[in-house]
Parts: sequence; C-alpha cells; structure tokens
Amino acid sequence: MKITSVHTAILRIPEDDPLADMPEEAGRFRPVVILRVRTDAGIEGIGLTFYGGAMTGTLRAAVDELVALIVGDDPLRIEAIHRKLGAAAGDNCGPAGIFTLALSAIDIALWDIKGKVLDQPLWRLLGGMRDRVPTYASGSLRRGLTDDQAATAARRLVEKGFVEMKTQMALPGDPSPAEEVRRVRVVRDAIGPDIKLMCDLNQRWRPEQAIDIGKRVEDVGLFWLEDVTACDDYQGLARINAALATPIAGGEYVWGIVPFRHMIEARSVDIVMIDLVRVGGVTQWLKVAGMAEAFNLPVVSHVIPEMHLHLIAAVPNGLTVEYMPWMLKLYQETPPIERGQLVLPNKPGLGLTFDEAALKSFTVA
Ligand code: SMN
Ligand code: MG
Repeated sequence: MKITSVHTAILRIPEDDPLADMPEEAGRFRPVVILRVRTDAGIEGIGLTFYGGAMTGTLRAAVDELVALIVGDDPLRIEAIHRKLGAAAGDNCGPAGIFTLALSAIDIALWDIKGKVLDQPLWRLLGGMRDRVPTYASGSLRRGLTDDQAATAARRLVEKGFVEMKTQMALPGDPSPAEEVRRVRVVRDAIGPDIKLMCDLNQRWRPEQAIDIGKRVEDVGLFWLEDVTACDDYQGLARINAALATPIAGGEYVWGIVPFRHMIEARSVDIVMIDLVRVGGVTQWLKVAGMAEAFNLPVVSHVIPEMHLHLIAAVPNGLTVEYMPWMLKLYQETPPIERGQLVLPNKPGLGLTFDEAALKSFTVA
C-alpha cells in the first residue's frame, strides 16, 4: 500500500462552552490544522494538530513540507516514517515545537489508516483494555469566572450527568491564598462530596505557594492538582508532591517522550498526563503510557477526547479522559457519554468522519 495524496487546511473553531454555556469571552476562535492522507487502497486517514497560535500558518506549512516527503511510502510502516522525518528535519530543528506538532498530525492519520486497513477501531488494535472509559468535564469551570458563575456552571455539569469535572485555581490578579481556597470550596459546595473534582494551576504557582495552598485545600478532597508549578521543574514538583496528600498530575506541556523519563524518575507526578500532539502522536503516546505503567503510575489524556478515548481505553493504566469539547463539531458523530463514561466506537481507525459542511464553515485557508 502507498500514500498517494495529502491535503491540509486551517480551520478557526469558535471558542464556546457547549458543556455549561459559560464562555469567558465571546467571539474568540481556536486555529486548527487538519490533515487528510489518502492511499492507493482508497482509504483516507485523518489527523490534526494545533497550539500554533499566531504561527498556525507556519504549522500548516510544516505539515505540508513533512507529509510531502512520505507520498509514495507505505503508511503502515509508521516507525520508519518517524525516522525518515526525523532525519529530514526533526533531528536538527526538533525535537519540540512546530516539528513535533506537525509530526503528530501525520502519525495520527497513519494510525487511522492502519485501523481502517485492519478493520479495527484503534482502541482494540492498540490493546483493547476496556470498551468504556471514565471522562471528566473540562473547559467550563475556568479561573476567570465569578464564584457565582463557577457554581452555576458546576451545577449544570452535574445536571448533564458528569460525575467528574475540572476547575482551576491561580485566579486572575494577585489573589490571596484565602481567595484561592474560597473558589475551590465554592465549586465543591455546588457539586457535593461525591463528584470527582480536579484542579488545574497551569504552572502559575511557585513551589512554596503550591505547598501552602495545596495544604489548605487538602480537605476539599481533590482528585488531583495539575501543573502546580513550571512543567520542567522536576525537583520542585517532586518537593510539592512529597509535601501534599492530594495526587499531583502533570505532563501536558512537555514535548516528546524523554521529559517523561525525567519527570517520572524524579517522582514529580502521581498521574501522568499525555498530550497527543505534543508527545508526537499515537506512536509516542503509547511509549509514555508504557513507561508510566512500569513505574506503577496511571495515565490521563489532554484535550481532543474524540481521539484520546481510544488510547486511555487501550492501555491497562488509563485512568480518565479529559472531555474538552473544542473540536467535536468537526465530526458527523462523536462518542456518547453514558453514566459518566465514554463509549468506545466500533468503527475502524479513529471512527471519526469529518462533517464537510462544518469544515467548510470553519475553513480559512
Ligand atoms: C489546557 C491547556 C491548554 C489548552 C487547553 C487546555 C488545560 C487543561 O491545561 O488541562 O485542560
Ligand atoms: Mg491542564
């Protein structure tokens, strides 16, 4: 089998909040690069990538330049393609940033093709540990909301049937520790004790702040505290992790597979979060999951639940899928949630088909 043609586009997706209808700022868009890879067997694989921000045109160009190099190649030889693209560019201008983001879109599309060729959904092809996975609502309970808005949004999520959800501290401005604690208690009080509640700091605390506020919120019973300080301060994270009873999660901000080794060896995190586009695609995501398994650690996903559910379901140490609904509108159909769990699709590959009308309405270039 050979890759015969490739196509990319840039889309702008509205930044709304479909889960709790509590957008922080209306009228904003997220840029995404989508990729289609076609083969001589008539099979098409889809992939995408993002985080390019104001450099999304550059990211698209990187995908175009890299994917052009594999036209004519066998799409099932994914490691060989990684090596080829590394030698062509990434070994010199990588391993992080635009190269890895572009590589991930290609890797995802190749795995979609492999699933379709073998007529298996990815989660079964990659391990098939379970056919339903826990999921948590994300993107609604943001730090920029007022306490009242956060409480209302949290109650809406419970009404919608979510049994796990994520909020944020590190509030805007220069909040006191007491203000930080107040916010997370407002959310906990709105949802009651039985809902799993995670909290993201997005690297905004210093280690001593994380230890101080982390101790003050221990009785809130958080399922995890995420990215409590700079993502690559492995020693600082380890100090925080040792000081707090609440599990520490991290990993979404690091690139490729090697930083996870340092993070895990330093005992910086209890829960390893792996981002499909920053890690280098499905191929590399699975390697990090295996590394975490060897250290007796669970893994969780970051954004794009419609793809990540396959990976969390495939591996034995998958814990929960972040239900961040940004990109769901790109597809004709996305996996349903039943009793707080995502139901894995039985269609081959990713099981996703672009909604052509939606793509048209979001396409800018
Ligand atoms: C997050 C970060 C960047 C983009 C989207 C979401 C956040 C999360 O850290 O974990 O959801
Ligand atoms: Mg996060």
